[in-house]
Amino acid sequence: MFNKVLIANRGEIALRIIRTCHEMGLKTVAVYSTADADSLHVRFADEAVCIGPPQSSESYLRTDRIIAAAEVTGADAVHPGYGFLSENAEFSAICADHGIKFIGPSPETIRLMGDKSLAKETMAAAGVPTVPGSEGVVETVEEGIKIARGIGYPVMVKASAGGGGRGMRLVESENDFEKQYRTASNEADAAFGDGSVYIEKFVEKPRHVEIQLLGDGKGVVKHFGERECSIQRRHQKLVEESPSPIVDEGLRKRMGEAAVRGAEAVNYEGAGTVEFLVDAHGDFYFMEMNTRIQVEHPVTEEVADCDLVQYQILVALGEGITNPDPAQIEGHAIECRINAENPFKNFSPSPGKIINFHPPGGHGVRVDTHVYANYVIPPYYDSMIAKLIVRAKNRNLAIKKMLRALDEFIITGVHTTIPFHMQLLRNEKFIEGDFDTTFLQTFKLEQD
Ligand code: MV4
Repeated sequence: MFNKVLIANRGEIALRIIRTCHEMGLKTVAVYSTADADSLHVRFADEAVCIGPPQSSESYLRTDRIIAAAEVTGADAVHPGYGFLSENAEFSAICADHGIKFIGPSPETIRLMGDKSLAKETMAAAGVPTVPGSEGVVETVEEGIKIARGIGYPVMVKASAGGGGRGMRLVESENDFEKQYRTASNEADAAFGDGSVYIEKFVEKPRHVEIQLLGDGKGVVKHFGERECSIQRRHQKLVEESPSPIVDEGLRKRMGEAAVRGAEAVNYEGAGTVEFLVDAHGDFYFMEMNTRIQVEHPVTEEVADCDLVQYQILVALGEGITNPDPAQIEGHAIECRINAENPFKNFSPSPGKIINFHPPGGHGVRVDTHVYANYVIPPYYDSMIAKLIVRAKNRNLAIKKMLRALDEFIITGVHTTIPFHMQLLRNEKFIEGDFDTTFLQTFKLEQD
């Protein structure tokens, strides 16, 4: 059905996808901006096409140039990776129009899940627990106030077109409602060209736990357990792990089955993630569904012993899922995102030339990266330069292995988040698994 895959992305994920394609005997085409001419994804792909200047808006986001690159190289499939065009329904549709298989869900599913209010309604209808709130979009302040009174303060006003923390406002009391409602709606209108908002009860100090799914588009959906993603700042995850220290067999089964029900209801095709908020009582609520492969997919791969990109490609090729049971999960995996940022200066970006680069190794250690000694990190893209993933028999051993691997990791020339990770992994609360999404707000980094 396809033989040559164009990877519409850059950095570690482009390389990650190329590796699996080559193992499967598929040819690969890289696309790159002029800032990425020396990147490993360009070297490791069978062919590479320059698609424009450094700014993403003129390169990695240019559907016309990416389609042209596929046409001139004869690529008959596109893998979008994460970020960029990965959740762009238009792009998925344009690929289909050009006879190019988009490795991911249909444009309709991407559009549905991109509309956070509609996605929530769809999930609720499928029997997935959702946070109490408005039924769909709230059109007026008056209507909003009525709903907020019914559910009780504090409430959240969320942009339908938002997601990942964008276009969200907390409302503490009725006095603030009108102001926050209008701010959320105006911001959403400015950012997304769509001011619609919906309302839900504010869940205090939630954990972020997500279920990895794979659907074959023929009605079969399989889950791969959960990832704990509460260690984040400003909606950027820094550490992810699987399994979650707060999820037991019972909760895993209930969350997994709920996520599968939701995905089955939309006949889901491809890899996807259902994000849940988990409150202090262990009750869980649907938050969003991501219709792409995620940055943190390797922790699932390590505990489920599988290649999720290979599964994405297999379902895109029309192979059904023959074994829809939940995957067997064994051991514990942790991922630390190594960003070119200075954690002692409020995580300010630190692009530039890497001088020394020595990645850690040994049993149970995986490094997904596109960088090397003398590589110059361009300032135009996100600051993640490597993912360090470890796997061990249990969480305590995984933490110890991660500390050992972080200690071995040598990167000079730029600041990195390695010192932050070392301190986090020695923190008593983190070691106990006693944290939520607010943890980093009060985490004190010591100058080293
Ligand atoms: C919430 C919430 C509390 N209550 N919704 C942030 C990202 C977006 N996907 C939804 N988010 C939240 N929604 C209700 N009803 C708290 C957050 C939230 C959050 C969620 C997951 C991970 C980190 C977070 C950080 C701040 C707020």
